[in-house]
Amino acid sequence: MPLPVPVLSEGVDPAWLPEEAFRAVGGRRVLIRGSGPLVETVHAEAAQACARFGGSLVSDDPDVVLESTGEDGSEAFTLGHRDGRTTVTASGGRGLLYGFFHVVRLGEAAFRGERHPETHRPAVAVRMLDHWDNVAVHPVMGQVERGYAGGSLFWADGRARGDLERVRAYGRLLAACGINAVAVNNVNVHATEARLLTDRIGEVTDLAGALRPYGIRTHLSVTFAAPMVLGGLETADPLDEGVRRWWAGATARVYEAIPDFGGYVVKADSEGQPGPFAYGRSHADGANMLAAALQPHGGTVHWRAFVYDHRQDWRDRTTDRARAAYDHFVPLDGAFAPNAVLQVKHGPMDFQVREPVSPLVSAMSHTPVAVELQATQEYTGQQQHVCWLGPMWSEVLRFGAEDGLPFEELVAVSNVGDDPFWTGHPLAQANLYTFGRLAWRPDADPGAVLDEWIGLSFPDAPRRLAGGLRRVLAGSWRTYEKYTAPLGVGFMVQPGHHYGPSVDGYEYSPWGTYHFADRDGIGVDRSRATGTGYTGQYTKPWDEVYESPETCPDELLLFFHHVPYGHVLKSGSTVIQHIYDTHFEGVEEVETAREVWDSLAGLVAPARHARVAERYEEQLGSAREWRDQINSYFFRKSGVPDERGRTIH
Ligand code: GCV
Repeated sequence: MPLPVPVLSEGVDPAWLPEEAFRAVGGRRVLIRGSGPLVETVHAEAAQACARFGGSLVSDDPDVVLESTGEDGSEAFTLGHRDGRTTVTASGGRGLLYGFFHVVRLGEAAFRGERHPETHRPAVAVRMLDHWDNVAVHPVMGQVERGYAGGSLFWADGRARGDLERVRAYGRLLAACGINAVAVNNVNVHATEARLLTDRIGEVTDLAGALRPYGIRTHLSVTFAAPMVLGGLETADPLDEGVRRWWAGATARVYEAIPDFGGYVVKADSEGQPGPFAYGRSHADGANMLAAALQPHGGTVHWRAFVYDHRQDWRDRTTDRARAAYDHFVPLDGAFAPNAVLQVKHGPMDFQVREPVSPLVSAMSHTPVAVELQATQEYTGQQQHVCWLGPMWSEVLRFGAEDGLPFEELVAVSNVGDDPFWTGHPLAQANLYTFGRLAWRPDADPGAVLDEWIGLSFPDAPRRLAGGLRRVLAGSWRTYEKYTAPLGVGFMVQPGHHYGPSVDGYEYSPWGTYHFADRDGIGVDRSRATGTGYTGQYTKPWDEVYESPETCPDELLLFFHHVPYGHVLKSGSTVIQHIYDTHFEGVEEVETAREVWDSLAGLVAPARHARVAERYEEQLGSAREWRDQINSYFFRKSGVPDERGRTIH
C-alpha cells in the first residue's frame, strides 16, 4: 500500500504545494505504469489530486501517462504531449517523481499544444540541504545554529520528533523543487549529537524513513573525534589501524539501520572542531579514512573546506583569511578518494552579501567539489529582511561555467524550522525553492524560477499580486547590499549573532574579518603587487581583473583593494559618495517595498500578509539603523560631506 500524501496540521503553510497547484493534473484521467516505492509515491500523489479535482486513475484512454519502465536510480524523465495525451517516461521511480512534479509546475501548459519529447535531467547528482540543527538546545546557538524559523523540524525535546508527518511533508516540498539529500544535524557536533552515529542511530533511521518516499537520502554530520568520544579509543589519528577499524564498524552498523544512508558531513580543524591536524595528518588523510569506511556501502563523505585561523592577531596584516581554504586544499588536489567530496563555501570568507566566488571551486580539477550556499540568512537579514538570493546564487553558479560546471554537487545551509511558514519570513520560502531549482539547473534564469515559485505558491494570483510579489522580491538582494557593508568589504555586523550594524564589530577581533577604514580610505589590499597576494589564487582573466582597482568590478572593489574615499568608481561616483547614495537608496527601496506589500492586503491570506507586514517594520527600522551608522561612521572618518546635503549624524 502506498503511504498517503502527508497531511499538514492546521495552520501550517502549504508553501509551493497548495492543493490548487494540483488542479490541472488532478482534473484528468491519469494512467500510472511501473512499480517500486517511488512509483507508489507518485500513485498516492496522483490519486489525491484526482480525488480533489474530479479526475481519476484509469487503465485505458488516459489524458496523461506516467510511466516508469524500470527500477533504476536515474532522476531523468522525458515529457511529451501528442494527440491530446501527455506522457512522462522515466527509467525508475525517482525520475517519475520529478516528472510528476514537473507536470504539476506546468499546470495546464502540460496538456496543451504539441510537445516534442524533451528529456530533463539534473545538472548535478547531489542537491543537498545541510541543517545546522542541534538535538539538545545549545546554550549559545539555540536549537538551530543560525536558524531563524523556530525550532528544528527534526528534533524536539531532546530527541527525534515522534510525529514525523511534518518531516514527510518537508520531504515532499523538497522533492517538488528537486532537492534529494538532507544532512539532519549541525556540522558543529556537540556531545549529544555525536551519539546519533552510534547508540542513537535509531532516531536517524526514523527520519530517513520519513524522507525516503520522496527520494531524499539522509546524511549525518559526525565529529572527527568520534573514536575517542564514542569509542573510548585514545586517539582519532586517521592512519591508526584501530581508528580505521572503529570507523569501518560504526559505518557498517549505520548501513544495517539505513541501507540507503548518504554519508557523513565533516567540519574538521575549523572553529574549534577536532581534525587531523592534531595528529600531524592532512585533510586528505582524514577524509580518506572516512571515505574508506563508507565506500563498501556506496556512501560519500562531504569534507568541508572552511578551514582558517579563527584566532588571528588583528595587528598581523600578512594573514588573510580569504586565502585560507585555497592554501590548505589546493596542495591536496588529487589526493582525495573518489567518494570524498570537498564542500567549499561559495565565497572565500563567510556568506557575505557580496563576495567573489571562491577560487577553490575551480582549482580542484582532480577532486569532486560541492559548492555550499547559505539559504539561512545569517548575514543577509536573518529572515527578518526580505532578501531573495536567487540572483546572487545564479552569479556564483555561472562563474567559470562557460566550459562546463566547475563543481559536481550543490549544498545549501537550510533556512527551515518548525515555524508554521517553514522559513519564519514567508517570503524566504522563495530562497529554498530557488536553491532546489538552481541546483537542478544552475544556468536557469533566476527570474523565471521566481515566477514559477509565485505561480505555484499563489495559484490563480491576479496580475497585481504576482507583479507585487515580483517587485518586492526580485531586487531585494541588491537592496540589502545597498544599505549594509559597502562594495564587497563585508561584515560590519554585530559580533556573535550577526544581526544589525556594527562597523567596527569585528575590526579588532581574532576572526580575520577586517575593513581597515582610516581617515584616508577603506578596504583590504589583496593584490599581488602590494597586498596579501590573494588575487593570485585566480586563473585568467580574473587574476588580472581583480588585481587592479581600475579593472576590479565596483561591487568588489573594497574586497580586493584599499582605496582613498575619493577614488572614482566605474559608475563615476566616488567611494564615499557611493556609500552615502546607496545607503539612502537602500532605505528608500525598503520603504517602497513595504508600501507595495501593504497594497497587497486582501490579495494574500491574512496570516501571511500580517507576518510579512510585521517583518517589514523590523526591516525598515534595521535598514535605517544600518544607513545611519554606516553613513555617520564614514562621514566622521573621512570628513567628506554628502554632496547632496542629506542628514548624516
Ligand atoms: C556552523 C560561520 C557561522 C557558524 C557556522 C560556520 C560554519 O562561522 O557563523 O555558525 O557554524 O560558519 O559554516 O561552519
